[in-house]
Amino acid sequence: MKKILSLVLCVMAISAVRADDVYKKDVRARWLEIAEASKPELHYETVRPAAIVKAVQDAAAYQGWRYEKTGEPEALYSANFNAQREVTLDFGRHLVGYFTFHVKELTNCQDAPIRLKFTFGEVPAELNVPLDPWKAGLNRAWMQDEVVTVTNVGQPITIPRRVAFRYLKIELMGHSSWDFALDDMWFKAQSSAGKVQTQLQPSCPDIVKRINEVGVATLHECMQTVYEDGPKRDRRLWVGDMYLESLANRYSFRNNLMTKRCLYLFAALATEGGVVISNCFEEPKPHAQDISVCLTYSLLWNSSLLEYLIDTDDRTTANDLWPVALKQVEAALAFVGEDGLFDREHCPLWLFFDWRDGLDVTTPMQGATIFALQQTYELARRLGRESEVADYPKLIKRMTAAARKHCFDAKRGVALSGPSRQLSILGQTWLIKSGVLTKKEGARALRTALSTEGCVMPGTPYGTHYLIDAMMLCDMQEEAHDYLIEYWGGMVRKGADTYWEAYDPKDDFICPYGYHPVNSSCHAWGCTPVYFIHRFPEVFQR
Ligand code: RAM
Repeated sequence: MKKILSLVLCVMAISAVRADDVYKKDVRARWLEIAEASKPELHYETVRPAAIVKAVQDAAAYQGWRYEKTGEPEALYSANFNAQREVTLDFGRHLVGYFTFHVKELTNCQDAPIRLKFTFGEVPAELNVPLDPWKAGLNRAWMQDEVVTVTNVGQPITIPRRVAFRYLKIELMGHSSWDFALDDMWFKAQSSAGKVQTQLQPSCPDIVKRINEVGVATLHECMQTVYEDGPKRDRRLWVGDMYLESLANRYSFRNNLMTKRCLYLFAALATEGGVVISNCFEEPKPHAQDISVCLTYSLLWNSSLLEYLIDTDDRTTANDLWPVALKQVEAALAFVGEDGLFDREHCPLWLFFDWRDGLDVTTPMQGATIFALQQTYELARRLGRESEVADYPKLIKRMTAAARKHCFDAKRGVALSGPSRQLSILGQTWLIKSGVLTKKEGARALRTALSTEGCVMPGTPYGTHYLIDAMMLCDMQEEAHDYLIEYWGGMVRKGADTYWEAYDPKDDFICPYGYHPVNSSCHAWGCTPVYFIHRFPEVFQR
């Protein structure tokens, strides 16, 4: 019976994704116009290299490589690159934008073109491990190496690709029959973030200041004309990343128009059934990756709208987008049975919580659905629309009871997930965030999970955000403080000037895609210490 019900629900959900357009063409067009009108201005800065460096293989360094300064960049501008053949430059910090260089003749006249290879990297290993034959699951083209043929010297040449990097390796390919130097070069760095609007207490410890600074730098780089997930990869707007970026933005750049733009883009590009698609692109024209419906992200779009309303009191936008919020909940509820359980087994949609291999998402999804109901109800309350969601409180109750019965082992005091009864951190955090567990139960569950060998840990700062969040909800201030300092401070100690997409303190080579150089090392979802540090100064700034 349960199977048949699930099948029916599944067909309903898929048809919700594929039905006739629920938002109407002109509404979508208007939403796109609003998104366009809210596009932030980019600010530009010209940056020149800070040092010539050499790569040092060092088992103690992050991913086995670090750089050492060997000279001033000016030395390069008069050196014969035909003899030198290779150089690596450190630009001193992470940058996003466009690179320009000059070549000048030293002796003889140019009698043939020259070929140069430019490899841009965010972290040292990216420039020093072999790329070919390519062995990562994602496309080789994400790696930022570009070959340029110079036919005319003396003119500035700008590499057309926008790059994200701190280090640049330049190699002469083949032999040049004439001597030349790489002349002045510069980088046009861009971001829409603007100036930081907040301050830390002067007494704030140095490590916290630094953790905050790296978070701010990460967000700065990811704030382009949308909240990008990572300016190297995937270079696009993802819902889950936007949610965390907007929280950090509240306590740093305060650019709420950016959030408005992104919310509208997602709404305008939702499926015909009204479901927000997990990610979208701006160019050549706004479009979503239509095969990528991720229900957890669709639901977080509602939370992002709620947070936006809290930040801005922009009720016009919240009311305008309210029908979209309703649709996200509807799409999730299509998988919730009479028994109050989210039927993970029959849900064909992607449920993303973290990139940790083998994570069972049954229990996290039960919690995430309840949380979405609560958040959407809160949105309705703020808009005076409770009557439209009058059934939510009952649903929340039913799902909570079901979660306590099926996802919580009262004896051990922990949440377990799926047929294998998996113990994971994210199983605990989502039952805490949704209020299924009381503060006391949540604290016990987290402490037990954290001290149990084999408990599945998050593999990214994204999952770890929800752990700190859950600790704060359970009054575990001390532990939240220490964990944040240990985890994000760990990246800082390993040399991060922007936070990484994947980070496991025990495994520097963790990569969701099979080969670490393709990781994004300036990844927006790492920026949330900015949120925690400012939101709870008494905990994190002391
Ligand atoms: C990756 C992206 C992004 C994330 C998704 C789920 O491909 O880097 O940050 O939101 O996965």
